[in-house]
Amino acid sequence: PPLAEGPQASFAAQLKGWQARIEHELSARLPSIDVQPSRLHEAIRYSVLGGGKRVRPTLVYATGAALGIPESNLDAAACAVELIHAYSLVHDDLPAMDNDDLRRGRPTCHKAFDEATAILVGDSLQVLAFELLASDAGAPADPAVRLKLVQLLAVASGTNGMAGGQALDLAAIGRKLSVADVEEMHVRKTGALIHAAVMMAAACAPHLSETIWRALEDYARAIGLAFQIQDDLLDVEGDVAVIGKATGADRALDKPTYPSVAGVETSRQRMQELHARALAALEVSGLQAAPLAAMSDWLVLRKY
Ligand code: GRG
Repeated sequence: PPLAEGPQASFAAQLKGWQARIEHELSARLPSIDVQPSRLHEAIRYSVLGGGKRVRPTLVYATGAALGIPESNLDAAACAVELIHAYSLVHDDLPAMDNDDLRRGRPTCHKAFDEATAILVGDSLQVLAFELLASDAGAPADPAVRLKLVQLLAVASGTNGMAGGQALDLAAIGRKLSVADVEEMHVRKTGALIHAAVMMAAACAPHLSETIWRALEDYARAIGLAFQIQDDLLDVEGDVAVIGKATGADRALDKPTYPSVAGVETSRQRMQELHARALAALEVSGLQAAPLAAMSDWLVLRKY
C-alpha cells in the first residue's frame, strides 16, 4: 500500500509524536539561560536540544505503549536516559577522548563553548538525570519504582555499562580485538543504555510478569548490540563515501569496529540475526509487540 496508508505510516507518525514529546519534556526540565550561571545553562541547552534521533527516550515510550503505560508516567525516565546519553556524547567529544569538532552537524560543546564548560555540562546532565528519577512529577509515585529506575540507569551508566565500555573502547585503540571483545565493548558502551531504556519503562508497569520482564530483557539486549553494529556499518559506508573523515576525530580512525574485526558481510548477518532474535523475543502473551517490532525495524534496519 502507499506509505501514507500502511502500518509503517502510522508508526512513523507515532515516532514523530514521541520525538516531539521528548523535545518538549526535556526543554521544560533543563535550566533556563535567564538563571546564573547562564553560560553553563546555555551550553547545557545547546548540548541536549535541537538534534539527535532520540532513540533511547522513544524506546521508553514504545515499551510503555507495548505495556499500556500512560506516557505521563514515563516522561521522567525518558528524559533521564536521554540526559545520560547527551552527557556521554559531550564527554566523548572532548580532546581527552575522541577529540571531535562536530556533533549532529554543529560544533561540539567544547568547541562552541570551552573544555571546562563541556566537562561541567556532562557532570550537570548526569546528576540531573538522577534528580528527575528521584523527584520529578513525570515518574510513577511509588518510591520503590523510583529506586528501581535509579538502579537500572546507574548500573547501565557505570563501569559495567557505558563508562566501562568507553574504557574498553579507549584501551582498544591501535590494538587487535577478537569479535567477542568487540561485542563486549559494544554491549557495554551502547547496549547497556538501550537496555536500560526498555527496562526502565518495564519497571513503571504495575504487576509485570517475570515472563514479560525476561522477554523485554532479551529484546533489549538484541537491539542494543544490533544498533551499534548498524552504526559501525553506516560509518563504513560513510567512510567510503567521504574518504577520510574531516571531523577531527583522529583517534576514532584507529578504533576496532564490528566490521573491521568481523568483516562487513558477517556484521550484516549478525545484525539480521539479532533483529530476528529481538522480534522472536516479543512473541509472548500480554505484550503488544507492534510498537517494539517497529522500533527494531527503525533502529536496526533504519527503515523509517
Ligand atoms: C564518556 C562515559 C562516556 C561514555 C561515552 C556513548 C559513548 C560513550 C560515546 C559516543 C560515541 C559513540 C559513537 C558511541 C556509540 C553509541 C552511539 C551509536 C552513539 C550515537 O547515538 P545516537 O545515534 O546519536 O543515538 P543521536 O545524535 O541520534 O542522539
